[in-house]
Amino acid sequence: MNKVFILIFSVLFFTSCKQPAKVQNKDEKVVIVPGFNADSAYQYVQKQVDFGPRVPNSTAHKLCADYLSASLKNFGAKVIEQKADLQAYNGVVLKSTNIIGSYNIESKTRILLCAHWDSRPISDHDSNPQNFNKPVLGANDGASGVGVLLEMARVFGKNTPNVGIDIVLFDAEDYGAPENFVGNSENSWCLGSQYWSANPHVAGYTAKYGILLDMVGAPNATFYKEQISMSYAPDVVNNVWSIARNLGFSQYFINENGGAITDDHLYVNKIAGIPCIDIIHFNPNSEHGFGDFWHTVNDTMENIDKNTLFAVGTTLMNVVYKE
Ligand code: AHN
Ligand code: ZN
Repeated sequence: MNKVFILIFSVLFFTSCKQPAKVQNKDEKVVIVPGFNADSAYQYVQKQVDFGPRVPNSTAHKLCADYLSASLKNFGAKVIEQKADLQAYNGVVLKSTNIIGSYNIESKTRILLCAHWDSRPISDHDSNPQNFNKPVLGANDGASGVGVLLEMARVFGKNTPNVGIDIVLFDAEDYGAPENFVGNSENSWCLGSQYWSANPHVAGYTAKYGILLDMVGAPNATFYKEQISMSYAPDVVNNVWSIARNLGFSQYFINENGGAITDDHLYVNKIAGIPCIDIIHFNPNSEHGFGDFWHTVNDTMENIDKNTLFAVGTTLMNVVYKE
């Protein structure tokens, strides 16, 4: 091999290997942003779905909790399982576990990254009424956000960011009252995050800001600037959307306002007082505002796309490592 060939070969080799990007952080220091592996994230989504619907009080739910805890430990996080008995709108007591994985526990500057890991007991938005009482598999609604965070955790374990990180996997988000419920259904969603926000895993816990992921795996998903996020944490929204745009992900991160969505971040903002945004698939043209398979029996792996996981994961890696 002559020298020119070796030079060309090595240039091609290293550019095709997705070398970690070098960028400037907020102090204008050059930092390296490690790559986000979407194949790996996809496997973590698959793994959760393989347990079956992770409906609170089910065996699949228990086994999945063990898997999530073990994975975070394996990725070098300090893990806390926060257990609580939470009463659902219909009186059922949900044996719930919020799972927290922390990095750089001594660091004062902390970033909160969260998603819900439970799945919904009923498919009340399915077009076939016979499916209403079947559970949602939750490939997108639940597992996708957790899959992205597990892949980030894997990378944090190898290459710890400058700031403290708390990955909080909320339970009992998706046990909210169906629209036809007669009775008090106020605050029936997001029971795990309501509990954590009032009883954080560390007394007096706070973070610089939080980012919630919800339904981040559908093909061609669209993330609009959600209204609760915009009222509590507009700077965080604008920073995330601008980083996504600079990375070429504007077709996912739409530079327009979306609806106001009751989700875990509402309680993190209201009760815990941590400015927290929601990256959530929003479709302004659909009846309910969400993606096509929302709360149906079709929320399955066929409707998970690695490209979407990649766009969200890569954006978040840049957000975190630029701190
Ligand atoms: C409501 O339907 C009120 N909020 C949606 C929160 C949610 C459910 N995210 C996923 N599943
Ligand atoms: Zn849901």
